[in-house]
Formats: sequence, C-alpha cells, structure tokens
Amino acid sequence: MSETIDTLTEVPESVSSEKFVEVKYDDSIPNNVDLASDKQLQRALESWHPGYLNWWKDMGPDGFQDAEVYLRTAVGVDPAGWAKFGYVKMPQYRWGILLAPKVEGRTIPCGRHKGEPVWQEVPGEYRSLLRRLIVIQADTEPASVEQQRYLGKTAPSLYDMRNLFQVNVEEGRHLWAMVYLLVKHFGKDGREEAQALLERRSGQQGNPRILGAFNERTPDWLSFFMFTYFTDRDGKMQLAALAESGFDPLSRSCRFMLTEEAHHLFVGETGVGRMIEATCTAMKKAGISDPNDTAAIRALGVVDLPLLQRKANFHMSVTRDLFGSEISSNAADAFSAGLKGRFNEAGLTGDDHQLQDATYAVTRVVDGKLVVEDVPALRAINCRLLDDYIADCQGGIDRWNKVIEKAGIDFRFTQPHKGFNRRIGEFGGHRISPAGELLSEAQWAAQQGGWLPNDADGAFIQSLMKPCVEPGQYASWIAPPRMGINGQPGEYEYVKIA
Ligand code: BYC
Repeated sequence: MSETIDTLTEVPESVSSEKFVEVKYDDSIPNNVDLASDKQLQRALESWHPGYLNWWKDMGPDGFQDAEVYLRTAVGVDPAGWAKFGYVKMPQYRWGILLAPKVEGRTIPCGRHKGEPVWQEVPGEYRSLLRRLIVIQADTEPASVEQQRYLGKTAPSLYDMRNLFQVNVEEGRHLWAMVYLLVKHFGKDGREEAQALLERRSGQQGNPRILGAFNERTPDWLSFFMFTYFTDRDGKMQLAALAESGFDPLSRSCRFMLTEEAHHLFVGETGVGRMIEATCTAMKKAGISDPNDTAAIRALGVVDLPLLQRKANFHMSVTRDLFGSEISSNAADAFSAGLKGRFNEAGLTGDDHQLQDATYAVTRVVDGKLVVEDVPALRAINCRLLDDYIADCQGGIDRWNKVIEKAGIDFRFTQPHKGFNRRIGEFGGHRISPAGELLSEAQWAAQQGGWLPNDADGAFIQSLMKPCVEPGQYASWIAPPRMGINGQPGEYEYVKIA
C-alpha cells in the first residue's frame, strides 16, 4: 500500500506557461491566482478570513490548537514536487488558493456545448445550477473537520494524530478553494454562500450540513479510517466529475484538490489495513483461527474482523447515498450544461458524450422485486458514477483480504448489495440485506445488528479509544505503519503536544 498521486491528477502535456506560476507566500492569502491584481476580490477574501479562523478555532481539532504538527503545506502545483513539510501550529497553517495549470485549448467535454472552448466566466444561463454544485462540494469540507473534531484526544499514535490533522487542514484548504470560486465568480450571492458555509454545523438540528453522511458522527478511529477510505473516495469521484467541468476555474480547482485527496485515501486504506494486520497477528499468536470467536479476540485488545465488516457496511451505505438518486434530472441538467462530467469523461470512448440515445442499466425495486432496467443514460448519470465508485472501492478491499488470506484466516471482506441500508434514491424506503434480498421491516429489525454496528460493538470500540502518544508507540489494535511520513521513521515525534 503505497501513497500514490492519482493518475487523474496528472497534468497533461499541453499546460500553459502557468505551469510554473509560483505560489505567493508573502501575500496574506497564499495563492497562484495573482490575487494581488484583483483588490476587490482580495478584500472580500480577507474579510472572510477572520470568520474562517474563528470557525477553525471553534470547530477544528479540539485541544490541539497550540500543538506543533509535522504538516505538509502545498507550495506549488507541479506534480513532481508540490509540498513542503515542517512543524506548524494548525491555526497558523497557510491555507492557500491553488489552481492546477490551465490546459491551453481545453474544450467542454460533454453535453450540448461539447467541443466549445471552456468558460473562464460563469455562463449566465447556468449560474444557479453551478453555484449549487460548488456550494454542495464546499459544504462537505468543513463538515468533515467538524465530524472529526474530538478524535485527536484518542489517537492511537502520534503518527495517526498527525495524519488526522493533515487531513483536517487540507479539508480546510478545500473549503478555501471553493470559497474563492464563490467570491470571485458569484458576487453578492457568492459572498453570502461563503458566510453560510461558516455557519452550518455537522449534525446540528436547526442548521445542518447539506448532505446526509456529513451529519453522521465520527465517534472513533475505526469510523475515521472507514470514512477516509469510503467517504473521501466519494470526494475523489465527485471531484473527478467536477474536474471535467466546462467551467474551467472549477475544473482547475478540483484537479489540484485531487492531488491532496490521494493522501486522505491512503490514510483510510492503510489505517484499516493496519487494524486488520494487528488483529490477524494477535489471533495467530494466541492460536485463534475462528474469526467469529469474538470474545476471545476482543480480549486480545484487537478488533474482530466481523465488526470491521459491520463498520464498513455502515460507511459504504451512507456514502453511496451521497451520489444522489440513481435516476436524476438534476444530474442530467448538470451534464447537458457541461458543468459536471462522468468519471474520466474526456477519456471515455464509445459514446458521443451527449448521451441523447444511449441507455444505462439501473437496478430498481419494482413490484416488490429487484429488477434491472435500461433507462436513458442521461438520467442515470448518478447511477453510473455510483457504479464507478463501487468498482473503485474494491481495490483496497482486495488488498485487505490478501492480509487475511496470508494469515490463513477464513474471512473475506465484501461490499454489501448496492441497495443495502439506503435512504436516498431507488432503494430508499426499502429494506435490503447485504446479499440483496428484499426484506420485511420485521426481518430487517431481527437481523440488522449482525450487519451494522450494534450497541455492544460501540461499547467495545469505546473501550479501545485510549490515547497512545509516546513517540513510536501504537495502540494494541493497530499495527505500526510500514513507512513514516516524508521518509521520517515511525518513532518520529509527529506532533509536539503543547
Ligand atoms: N443527503 O436528484 P438528486 C467530499 C438532495 S464528498 C441529503 O437525488 P443530485 C468529501 C439534492 O441536493 C463529495 N440531500 O441528486 C469527502 C437535491 O436537493 P435540491 C461532495 C441529498 O442533485 C470527505 C435533492 O436531494 N461533492 O468532497 O443529482 C471529506 C434531489 O437530488 C442527498 C459533491 O457531492 C444526500 N445524500 O445529486 C471531505 C459534488 N443526495 O437541490 C469532503 C457536488 C441528494 O433539490 N454535488 N440530495 O435542494 C452534486 O453533484 C450533487 O448535488 C449530488 C446530488 C451528487 C450531491
């Protein structure tokens, strides 16, 4: 499991001379968008900045604002070397505005404007649709920081604590990236939306975050690793789809965000992988071969594999809801307008990128049965992205299974049926088992504790959530990483707690 830069984020050959536009760090807001030349925009962002810092202090990592954290900061957008590492107190992190280089001659890759030059300004007829997409993307970024606010206090190591804070500051930067677009391109409405982004709160009854999964709790580190594997992967897919946008500033913002996102996915994949490794090692050492011998396994201070599967089931299902309804006229409108493509749109072959006649197979619930129906592909854009997401999730799951197989334990992680535990879209309102059987409410109630984390699971997990903050020490339930961050050893003092 190595940290890789997603291939989608590779910069095409035909980048303009902006490729080497330096990030200006003397400006109060580091940027590669020549902010200094647009005084009005600069003032608007500078007046948003104090509110952002207040939000960070109120809702960012609780109890660690004065800690010195070994963080990477983006200092450029060249894929060959764009980050520097060093100790930073998080409120002093240089959150900047960074766009990937402009691709000369880029054209709109899909929809009714396919082939026309990309827009540098907001196309008037699509203004509100575009703003909505940017606001929804923006809203998820602070939401995840809020969800993870208390995790520092129970970190299983300084290495993991640092990774949590790295993810948090970069989600903060992603908020900056979207706020830049709102403030620069949407005038007064954009400034109001930017303000509202600092006011909504994850899980708050009166003023919640927009999408469901971002109002769920992230109460423990198992949730954090599952979230960064499964939910950040929705981030990857959505950002990749928005990177295909005909609105070029959005495309360029998302392309650079994807570069950072790769590390978040790495944190999730290796985090879950290291938990599995700790469990398998402890089971072998104790001579336990039955993965369902829960009491004996838990007594070893590690997490049993069926519980990890239940956690994964929860995160997979709530994340699938983030794709919206499988059949969606909103998604069709965004595609036809050229505002949001499919995954890897420009690289897809085999259709006209307008989808006037194409169909796509969608699983639906009809008359109490699951059936597959061909529907107009244009209306099934969300379904296709969800299917691409499910395929993308499988790589890490296969790698986790290899660890278990190597240990000789008879257990394999699987993805539940697409309709399992869904609230949004075709399966919302139905009860479907992980194997894909439609169930009655009573059947669901009788069995869901075996499929989703139950109360006993929650209590056990909480019993493990004790901080482990000596350099080089790791909690019993997670194996040390193979490699440290930026070539540093595992025992490096990644966070100097104040
Ligand atoms: N919860 O036609 P529909 C990330 C709303 S994650 C609540 O079904 P549409 C990250 C929907 O807004 C990536 N409401 O769906 C990860 C609409 O409301 P309005 C975030 C929901 O519009 C980890 C109505 O239901 N980015 O970056 O085609 C850490 C009917 O909508 C939900 C994006 O999502 C839900 N789950 O698609 C940090 C990209 N689902 O407008 C960050 C931008 C739907 O009628 N967003 N609704 O009031 C989009 O592309 C689309 O808005 C969605 C929904 C894919 C989310």
